[in-house]
Amino acid sequence: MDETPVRVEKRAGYRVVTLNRPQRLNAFTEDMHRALKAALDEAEADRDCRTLLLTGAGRGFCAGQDLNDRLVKPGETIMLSATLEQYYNPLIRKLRALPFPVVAAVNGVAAGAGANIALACDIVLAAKSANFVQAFAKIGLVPDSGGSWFLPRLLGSARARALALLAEPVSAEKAENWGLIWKSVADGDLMAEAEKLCARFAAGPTYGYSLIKRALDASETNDLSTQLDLERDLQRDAGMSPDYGEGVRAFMEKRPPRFTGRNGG
Ligand code: LHQ
Repeated sequence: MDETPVRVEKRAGYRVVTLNRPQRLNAFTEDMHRALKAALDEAEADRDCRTLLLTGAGRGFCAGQDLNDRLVKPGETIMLSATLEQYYNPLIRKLRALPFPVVAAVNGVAAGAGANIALACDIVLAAKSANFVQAFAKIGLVPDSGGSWFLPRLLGSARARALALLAEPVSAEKAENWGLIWKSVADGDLMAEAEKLCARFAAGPTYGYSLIKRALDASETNDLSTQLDLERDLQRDAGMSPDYGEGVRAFMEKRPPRFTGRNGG
């Protein structure tokens, strides 16, 4: 049996990272956190890796924290903040900060932190049979791994509050209609669609993509005037990249661009 908690497959220009504890719907243990961190660090350090595809093995995407690892006996207390501080918060920050697009292919249920790890990715595709559950309230917890930040921004307050308080599943199709995710696709097409997207990103202006991620993240807290200044600075950097020159030449010459993904430095 394949026991590694995270599988990494290298493709031309990108990596497929698969959460691999299918018997527990890919719920997170500390081992799995360490393996995922190593996979993300290695992808970031590899100049040929220009996008990342995150998915789950078996019938689930990820059921959040493995609750067997965090059992509390009556009368005991447990310091969950330490788990967030050590594992989940750095993971969410890392996914947002990776200097290339991250695509989630949500193949089945995404619950608790598993749902919010998907929402932290840049583009979320989900199989029609998948669903998203903010399961936290069912066990007396608060949405974490960015859930309390992503939900109101993606859905507005009414839907965010209902999902967080009721902990009811949202189907992939409803998630698409509500704007929680990019797209729901037929189960059998999920991986092919996700890999097609990754191949497209892997041939794209990677440095420009990294600046787009920075601009959109910063816009969550900036006022318009501050954001205009940031756009000026990021456009200066983008304009100095070889991909800008190539993009404009290709447009003029009516041919597809050959982007390298590099910055101007
Ligand atoms: C599981 C789990 C699981 C262990 C399914 N753990 N075994 C951060 C900081 C620190 C601590 C606390 O948490 C956090 C963040 C969080 O993520 S809190 C939220 C944790 N997750 C949940 O509460 C979700 C729990 N799971 C479920 O509600 C259901 O399993 C869902 C809705 C995900 C799927 O339901 P079904 O499709 O009916 O599958 P199932 O319940 O039969 O699960 C299949 C197996 O996976 C089963 O094991 P078994 O031995 O009976 O076949 C489950 O016990 C196991 N499993 N999630 N989180």
